[in-house]
Amino acid sequence: MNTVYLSLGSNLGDRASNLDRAVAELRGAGVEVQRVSSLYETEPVGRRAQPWFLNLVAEAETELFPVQLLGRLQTIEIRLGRRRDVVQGPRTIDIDILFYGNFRIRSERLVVPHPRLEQRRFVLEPLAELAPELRHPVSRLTIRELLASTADRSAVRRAPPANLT
Ligand code: PH2
Ligand code: MG
Ligand code: MG
Repeated sequence: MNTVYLSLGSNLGDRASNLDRAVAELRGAGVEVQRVSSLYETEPVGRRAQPWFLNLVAEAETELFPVQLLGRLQTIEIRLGRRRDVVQGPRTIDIDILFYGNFRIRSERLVVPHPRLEQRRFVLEPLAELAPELRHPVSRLTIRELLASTADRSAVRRAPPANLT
């Protein structure tokens, strides 16, 4: 089994229910979700002119190989109505692989650890809630340290509980 960390985000439609459905679908797709962070209400990073996101991070166990896992995540995104039109634009659901064990993967389709996670408070805050002492396999810094040193100043607020199971 490999421990993986996934970042989930939604800023279209019923955001909390999109995240809830995505977590449920992961569980039916060979991704055994162990823990889910709180929900975070987050300011859009990158393309600013779009609705705020709800983000969370999930810790899971899986036997799937990285590219298989990526395929399952993309299938779930499509099932939940994701349309790939605007790059970094609004989406019903986005599921990104942050870490796959301590592996480093750099293929055309997939780069792990996620190359922008250090620059994203909307990833680091929920990840620090679950695994503050987890070490980035390349920089060897902990998530707590990455959060303390990130240059990202975008707003990230813990949202009220939403019955995520
Ligand atoms: N995802 C992006 C770009 N910007 N901003 C926030 N707050 N949350 C996201 O999930 C997000 C984003 C590209 O995937
Ligand atoms: Mg993304
Ligand atoms: Mg993505």
